Amino acid sequence: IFETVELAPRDPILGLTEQYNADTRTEKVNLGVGVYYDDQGRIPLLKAVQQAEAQRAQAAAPRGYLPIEGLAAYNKGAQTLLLGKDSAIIADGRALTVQTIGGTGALKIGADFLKQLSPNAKVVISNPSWENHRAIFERAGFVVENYPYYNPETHGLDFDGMVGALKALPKGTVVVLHACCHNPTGVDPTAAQWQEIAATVKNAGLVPFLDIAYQGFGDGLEQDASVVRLFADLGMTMLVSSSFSKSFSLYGERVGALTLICGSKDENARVLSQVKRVIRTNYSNPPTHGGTVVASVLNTPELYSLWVDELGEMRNRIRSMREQLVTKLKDHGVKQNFDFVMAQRGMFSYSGLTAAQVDALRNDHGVYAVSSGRICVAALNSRNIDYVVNAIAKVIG
Ligand code: PLP
Ligand code: TYF
Repeated sequence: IFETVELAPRDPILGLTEQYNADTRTEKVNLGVGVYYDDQGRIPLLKAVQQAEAQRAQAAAPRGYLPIEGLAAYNKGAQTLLLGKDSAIIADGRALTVQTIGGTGALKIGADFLKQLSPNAKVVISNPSWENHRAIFERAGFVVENYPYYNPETHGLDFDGMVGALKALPKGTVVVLHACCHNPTGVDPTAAQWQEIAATVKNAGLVPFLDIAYQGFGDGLEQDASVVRLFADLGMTMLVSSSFSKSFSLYGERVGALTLICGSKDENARVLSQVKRVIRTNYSNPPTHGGTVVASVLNTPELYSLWVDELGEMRNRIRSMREQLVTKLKDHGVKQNFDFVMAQRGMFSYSGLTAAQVDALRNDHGVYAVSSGRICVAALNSRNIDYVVNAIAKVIG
């Protein structure tokens, strides 16, 4: 049965980490994968998480199956983070949230459910987008196309191109949007541009699927949710995938959520029954540990405020690294203007480095970036930044 199986290509980003790990040079820096590292270059274990884990260990509770839709306290917490504690949509019973295996799991469950509802719809994603967006929706059976997003000339948004393309899409097309901190470019629309994008999506009768994997890394938890609330408040029915991998620094615990905003309470109950069926036929029910930990942080006021502070520290450290990168490149005499890096949001920067420069960074200096020029600013720190700046200056020439 396996004789004719062909070798699949590696995931371009996770493959880069494999290469990095195999690199024997002592001075090497991985700016490839989207992971937040602290100033010591380590993946932090947040204090809020440690305390919640200590409480869990102390309780020594049994580990039975969770419900298909996951922990109620987790789902409530995730939903409140998205829509706000005074949300009329929550009060009206129009929102439903299920715990998923990371943000990826939320996208997959959402994609499978949409395929069941709308087998002939097309899915559009930004050009460029997170690699896995295309892969997940294609695997679910959809044809996936791009809408214009990034303008390499301005290092900014191709707003007219984007809105023009959305207007021309057939009714019912699923449009995947990054609610904040766009991966891979770091370029987000302004608040005014989002108003117009949301109105366009609504008027064209498109189905919004908002992906929010970096809530709290842009301007703050509330600010970063504003796009989700804007769409929801326009009365659109939609899907939202959340990931807590970065915001709780719990990557391997696979903490995510899928939220669906329905037209009514009655619709909500029917939709939930079908989403549960999709989950059951994928993995039956989600794992307990990460969900329990996140639920107790979200629902315990002291842990919540500790987490908000720790998230703020991560956000500020990334911003400081952006500033230092720009300043140090200037101080180093690099003529090319990198000021746009300061306007970008989240963990990533489309640096404008060419594929050849990225190759030279890796081959000559052990500095790993994605061939698109994407760098993870959250992997820079006070110890490696001078080395990276020097390497970039050398490859730019
Ligand atoms: N969506 C985007 C845009 C991402 O960058 C990521 C990153 O990992 C995900 C979804 C998936 O998140 P998770 O790692 O929780 O599956
Ligand atoms: O874009 C990134 O680097 C993160 C991590 O298949 C990631 O989102 C990358 C690729 C992948 C899963 C996660």
